[in-house]
Amino acid sequence: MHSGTTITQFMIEEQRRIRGASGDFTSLLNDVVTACKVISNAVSQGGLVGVLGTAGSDNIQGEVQKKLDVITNDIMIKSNEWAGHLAGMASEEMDDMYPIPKQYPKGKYLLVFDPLDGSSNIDVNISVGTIFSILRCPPDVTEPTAKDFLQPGTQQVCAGFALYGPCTMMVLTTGNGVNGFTLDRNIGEFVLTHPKMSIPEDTQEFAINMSNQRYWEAPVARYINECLGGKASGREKNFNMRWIASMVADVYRILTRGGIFMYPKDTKDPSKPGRLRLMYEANPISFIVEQAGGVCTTGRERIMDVKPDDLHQRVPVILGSRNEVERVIRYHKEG
Ligand code: AFP
Repeated sequence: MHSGTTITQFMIEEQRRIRGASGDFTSLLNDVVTACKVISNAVSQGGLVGVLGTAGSDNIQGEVQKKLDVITNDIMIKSNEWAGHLAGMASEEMDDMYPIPKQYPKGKYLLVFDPLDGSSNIDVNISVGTIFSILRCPPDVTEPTAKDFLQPGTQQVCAGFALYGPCTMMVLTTGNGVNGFTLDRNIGEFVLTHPKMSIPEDTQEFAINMSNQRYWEAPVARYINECLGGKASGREKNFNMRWIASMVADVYRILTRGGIFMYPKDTKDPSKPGRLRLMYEANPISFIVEQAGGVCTTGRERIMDVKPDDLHQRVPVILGSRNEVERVIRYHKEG
C-alpha cells in the first residue's frame, strides 16, 4: 500500500480550492498525465520495440525527426483530442496547429507541447522529457487559429514537464508553487515526492554548450569567463559545469540543487534569435522556474513577457538561481 498523495488526489484537492471549478481542467491534466505515462513506457522499451533511430522526416524547424518524436506526438494528440476539454493543440513537431476533429466536442483550453524534448539524446540513452503548457482559448473562439495560441507566458494556466530518467518524474505548476511527483510503476500513479520545489538563490554550477563560445555576445562571454576563472578572476567562488543537452534534465537539476542554464542569443545562425522555442520550451519552463523562485530572461527581458508572433518562434534563454541570472541581466545592461 503506497502512503503518498497521488497526482490525481493532489489535482482534485487543488480543484476544491477554486470556487466554481467545473473539473474540466482537472480532467484535461489527467489526460496529459496519462499520455506521459504512455510515453514513459515507449521510451523505456527503446530498442526492444524498435522505436530508436530516425523517422526519415524533418520537422518545421528543419530538424531530423526521430521515430520517437513522431510516436510521442501521436500519443499526445490521441490522449487529448477526444475528451472535450480542448479547442486546439500545437506541437513543436507539427507545422500548423492541430484543430480538434469534428467528431469530438470542443472545450475552452489550448494545449501546447514538445512531446519529446532532448530527443537527439534518445539513441544514447540519456534522459528526455515531455514539456507542456495549457492556455485559455480566447472567449467566443470556437475554431482557433494559430494566432489564438500567441499569448505571452504570463497567460499560462498550467505548465509542466515529465522527465524520463532513472525515475519518471512529473513537475507541475498552476501558479501556486511547483510540485514534483515520481511515477510508482507498481500502482501506475505519480506520487507526490517533491512538494514545493524551490531553487536556491545562489549556485556554483553553470550549464551552457561551450562549443558555441565563439558565437556569443559580450555579456555572456564576460559571465562565462568569470565562471571559468572562479576565484582567480575575481568571483568569490569557483564553478562547476554541467551540460546534458536535454533541457528538461538540466532544468530538473536546477530545481533540485540550483544552477544557471543558458542557451543565449548567438551569431551562429543569424536567422535564429536563439535555439529554444518560446511556446514549447521557454514559456512552460519559465513558469515553473519562476514559481520555484528562480529567474528567466532572454538577457534583455523577462521570457514570459515576450509577445509571441509565431508558433515556432525561438528565444534566447537564461534561467535558474536568482543571484546568478540577475548578474547576467546586469551584464547585458552594461553592454
Ligand atoms: P532536441 O529535442 O532536438 O534534442 O533539442 C534539445 C534542446 O532543444 C534542449 O532540450 C537542449 O537544451 C538543447 O536543445 C541542446 O542543444 P545543443 O545540442 O545545441 O547543445
